[in-house]
Amino acid sequence: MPTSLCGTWDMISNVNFDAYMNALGIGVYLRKIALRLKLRKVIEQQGDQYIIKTLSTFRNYAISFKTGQEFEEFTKGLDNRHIKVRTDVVNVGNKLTCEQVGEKKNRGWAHWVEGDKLHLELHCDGEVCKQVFKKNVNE
Ligand code: ECB
Repeated sequence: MPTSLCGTWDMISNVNFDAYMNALGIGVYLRKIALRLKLRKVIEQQGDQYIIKTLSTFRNYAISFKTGQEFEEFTKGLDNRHIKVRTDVVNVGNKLTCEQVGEKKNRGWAHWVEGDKLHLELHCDGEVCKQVFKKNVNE
């Protein structure tokens, strides 16, 4: 079980997001909008069941899944693809990892906590985006 990812987390840094979105085939207009967003993650967990919400002033996105079980993800409002997804809890480094198998090669993400920060690494096709979020204790 990783250190709890639960809570409300506000983005404080976002490195290489543009290249990650470009790898997903997102056009320049949408990338410009997305780059300005301060994303918020709201993560809930009960046992193996997770809900991860990504919130912004522009669009929201949510997934729910059980770790260790394959599911279908439709990335509605993002790159709008249907992908097969599997998340796992990896004990090394206490990470929650996700492999997103579909048209795009080497696609997935990993979440982990260090101190009061939530880390997210998103990868697609050789591009790696690194996002860091600070715990919002008021929510
Ligand atoms: C939902 C807020 C972002 C809205 C951006 C809108 C358009 C840009 C289109 C595609 C960009 C690709 C990804 C957006 C980046 C972050 C959103 C969710 C990333 C993700 O997979 O989060 C995981 C891990 O926390 C859970 O879904």
